[in-house]
Amino acid sequence: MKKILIVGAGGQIGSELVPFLRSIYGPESVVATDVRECKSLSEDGPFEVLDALNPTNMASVVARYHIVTIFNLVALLSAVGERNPQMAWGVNMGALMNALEVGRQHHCAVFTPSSIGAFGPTSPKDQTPQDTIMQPTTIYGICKYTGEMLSNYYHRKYGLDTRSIRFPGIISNKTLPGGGTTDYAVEIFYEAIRNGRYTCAVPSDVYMDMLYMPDALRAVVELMEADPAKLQHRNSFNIASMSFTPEILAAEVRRHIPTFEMEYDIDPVKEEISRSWPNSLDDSCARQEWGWSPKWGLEAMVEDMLATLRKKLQK
Ligand code: AKB
Repeated sequence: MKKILIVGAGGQIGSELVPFLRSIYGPESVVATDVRECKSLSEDGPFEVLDALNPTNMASVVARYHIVTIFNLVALLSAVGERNPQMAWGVNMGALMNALEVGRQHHCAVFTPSSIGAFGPTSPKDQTPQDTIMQPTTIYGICKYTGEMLSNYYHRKYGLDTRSIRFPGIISNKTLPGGGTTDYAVEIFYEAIRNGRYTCAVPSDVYMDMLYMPDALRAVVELMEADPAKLQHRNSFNIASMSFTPEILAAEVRRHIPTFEMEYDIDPVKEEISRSWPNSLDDSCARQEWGWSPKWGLEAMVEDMLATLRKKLQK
């Protein structure tokens, strides 16, 4: 039985990844941790309060539970990172370094999400290749790119089993993302159902890749279960399933809520960030090396988001 540690489990990805992994490997096999108590994660499996910036405490949890795989999900996202770059570097890199070091000392595999934010304005815009110019211009992207290089380094130097995915904006209906540039693509659904209108901070014409949470969860498990001999990339994999602009998403929402209105109040920081990121990624290496294939596209995702949130919000 695999013993898995999730660090930073209370965020958007962790709050769904923990129950997903528990449903596959058994509740006792997945130890969720976060810097603060998370009632929903402690009810059906082990939970520990853990500050990811404390390597001694992380190592002690790993030893106590005989952990073999660490998922490090700790990160300040792109927009919030620009408000406090020093803190973003400290938190994002501190948690990653600790996960890699504890992983090295305790012979664990380490998964860390990277992001489309690891690319920058000089990267090719469309079908951005797996291996290309990166040069990110946000502190978040600089952390993600450095993290990719570090993961590669730990694999080459110490043989650590590092694996990673460059996530697009993740759309989910359980926990709201916080502080990201792609957050609009989640908020729009809540506001469309509650108020019939949404004010978007990202310009109407900016394309970004997005991924529906069920595909994101499956991708993580498929990558972690993949035959290591087939993995050529130990920094991070491009994956993709849909790319759209705010205007395209609004039009799709309008097919279900014809009176839905979208206004724009552009946040200059989000505009600069979103325009520096790719329009769409080429995910052929992930397809070849571990069989990645998305199941959700824009139409099905919008239909499912609206149906699920209507039930949740009782509208
Ligand atoms: C963000 O917008 O910062 C994140 C990401 C794309 O990594 N959702």
